[in-house]
Amino acid sequence: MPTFEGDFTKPDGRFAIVVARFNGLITESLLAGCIDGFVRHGVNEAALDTVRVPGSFEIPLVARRLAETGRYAAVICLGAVIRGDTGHYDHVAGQAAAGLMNATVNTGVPVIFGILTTDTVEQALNRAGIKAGNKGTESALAAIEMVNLLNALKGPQLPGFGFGPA
Ligand code: INI
Repeated sequence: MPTFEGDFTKPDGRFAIVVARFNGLITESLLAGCIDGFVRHGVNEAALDTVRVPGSFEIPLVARRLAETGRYAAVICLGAVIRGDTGHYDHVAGQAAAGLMNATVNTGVPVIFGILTTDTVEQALNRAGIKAGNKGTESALAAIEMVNLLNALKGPQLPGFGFGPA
């Protein structure tokens, strides 16, 4: 049974990282983790463009604009939406997720959802490099895997190219 998957070898091309300034203590840590993830997989820092936006709500528009330029192999989106005691949470978190899904399926460019959605600041910190990994690093790896997967799916071994099973 043919199986297609992306590996973690260094992909060609440039990457855009969109970072929300809101909850900046956390999002800057996600950014550091993301850059570290790329660099440790062979992607030069010079191939990474960072774009800052006010909050997670603004990420989808900018992610889509960047994806549409055709300049990037993938767009990585980093933010932290923390429930705390604001009713804003559901709107911001839900719309950011929906907007990124929209951007990725409409452009065909991998758009990675590296936006933490947590109940507390402590949970967000834990997922930004303290106790539970770093969502920014995971996002870099997801981007690399998706770019390599999409490249693998272009290959002549796919059904319909005359080599694989019908
Ligand atoms: N933006 C975030 O990135 N995280 C949050 O937790 C958050 N909360 O809770 O309000 C938040 N709000 C700002 C929002 O993303 C927009 O920047 C703002 O509404 C202006 O459009």
